[in-house]
Amino acid sequence: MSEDTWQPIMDLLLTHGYFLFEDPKELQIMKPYVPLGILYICSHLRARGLSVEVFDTTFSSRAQLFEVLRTTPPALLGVYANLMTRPNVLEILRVAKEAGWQTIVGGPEPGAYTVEYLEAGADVVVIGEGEVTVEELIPALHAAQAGSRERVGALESICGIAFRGEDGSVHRTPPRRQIAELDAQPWPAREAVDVDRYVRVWREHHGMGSVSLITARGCPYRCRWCSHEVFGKTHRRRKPAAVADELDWLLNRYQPDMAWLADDVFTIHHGWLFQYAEEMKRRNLKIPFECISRADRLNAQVLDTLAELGCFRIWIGSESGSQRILEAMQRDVTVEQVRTAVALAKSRGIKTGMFLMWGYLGEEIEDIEATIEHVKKTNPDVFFTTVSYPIKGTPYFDEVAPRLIASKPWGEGSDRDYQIRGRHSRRFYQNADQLLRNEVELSRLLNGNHSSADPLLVAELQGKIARAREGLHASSAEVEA
Ligand code: B12
Repeated sequence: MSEDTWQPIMDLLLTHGYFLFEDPKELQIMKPYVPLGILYICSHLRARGLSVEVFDTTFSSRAQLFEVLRTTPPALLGVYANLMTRPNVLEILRVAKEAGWQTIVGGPEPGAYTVEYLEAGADVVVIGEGEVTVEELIPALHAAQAGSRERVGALESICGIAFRGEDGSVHRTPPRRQIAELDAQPWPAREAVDVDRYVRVWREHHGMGSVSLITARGCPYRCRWCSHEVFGKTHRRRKPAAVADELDWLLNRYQPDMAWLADDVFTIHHGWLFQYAEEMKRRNLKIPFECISRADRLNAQVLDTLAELGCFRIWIGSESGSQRILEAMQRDVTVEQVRTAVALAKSRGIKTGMFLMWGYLGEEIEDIEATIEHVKKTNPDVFFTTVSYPIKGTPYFDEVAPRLIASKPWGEGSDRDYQIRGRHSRRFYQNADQLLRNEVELSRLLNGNHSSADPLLVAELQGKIARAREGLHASSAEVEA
């Protein structure tokens, strides 16, 4: 179908490349949430009378999506892309282009790889917040033929995008101004996806059906490895009453057993939190929920309030037990603050989850030992470790850029696949991980009830610890690439 005869039956089809059933790791975790970003764009455009549909890939398959792309009269396709979904998104773009669709991409990854996404078939890369940019893009893309001077002129006047000009060069327009009043925006178009299925899957696998919502956008902190691609280092909050309205509606509409408040740092603004708690109390609203925060934004009063609100688990980015490494990360948190925050949370019956990172710049065996001691002492209910990876667009990426070696072609992997020349080997970090897990298990066993700890188990763990520590030292000279 040529551009002139292009008659879309809808203005925009939105999708994302996350296929739960193709991801063995996620299938074990089975904690899916709706793609809020595209649902926000959908509700914004629908409120302006545009015809927008969402193809939610989470419980679907690429075959089903491709069938839709090949059999629907081609229109405009918008795809959300993040670090993990890159290869899927590129395949979606290829199939869509072959079937005659115009394509735009957005989300946290494409802004950092504009040239690559344009090369892969995206007509436009949207950088930053998508709502208003896409609203302006739809008429601009309908108005004139791809590659024409009129098209380039129309796109040039839209902030927050990158596209190719007539001569193939990449144009990047000035940044898009952020939405000033988040509560003037409609709630995410949850009716466009099967939220009941998400709730059901959660209930089947975890005994509790869950829904997600956000109360703010953006994080002002400056951790060097964290991606600020979409919202920059700004922070905009919704009004407490507006959040309570949305939660109330979610409870009535989907009857979940819990919620995830998916903000970057839920307790960033204490005054807001206390007002929100008042509002929830006034309405007699309470639901178990979990959220992420920073240790320096948690204190006794905040944790009392969280407990009162129904918070049953709080996730804290602890990252390292070595203050030297926290400083290298510009984490702006101390090891002591993490220890205190976890203890305060536990004393209020709130479970604690901790994120830890191996292999940040400068980390050596003594830092790893400090992390192990820290986790043993702090003893969170659960902890997850990752070997640090540089996300394009972050200061960490720029710092290690001269040493990066791609272990896969760009289109087949993610920023997780970079090797950093000179860094310790994967085996080294596997040993660190083994050591951590066994040390923590032994510590829990001995602290739980020393006298009744099974001596065989203790001996077994001590053996594992000795072997892991030996392995760690033996592999310390091995480096990546
Ligand atoms: C919730 C969340 C998750 C959930 C995802 C569940 C879900 N479906 O929402 C879970 C816990 C599963 C998760 C996992 C991971 N996550 Co996460 N996650 C987030 C978080 C905290 C909130 C996402 C959100 O709802 N944002 C609110 C909406 C409104 O923002 P948005 O999605 O960015 O959408 C806006 C724009 O991007 C744009 N836009 C979005 N889509 C589209 C589409 C088009 C066509 C257009 C034009 C525009 C556009 O417009 C939207 C509205 O303004 C973000 C951080 C953040 N604050 O965004 C990290 C974040 C997205 N996650 C991140 C990462 C790294 C991961 C993991 C890789 C972590 C890991 N080590 O395993 C995994 C990957 C999982 C996977 N397989 O995809 C990074 C992504 C970095 C990158 N460059 O891609 C982020 C940005 C965190 C960070 N700062 O580093 N995550």
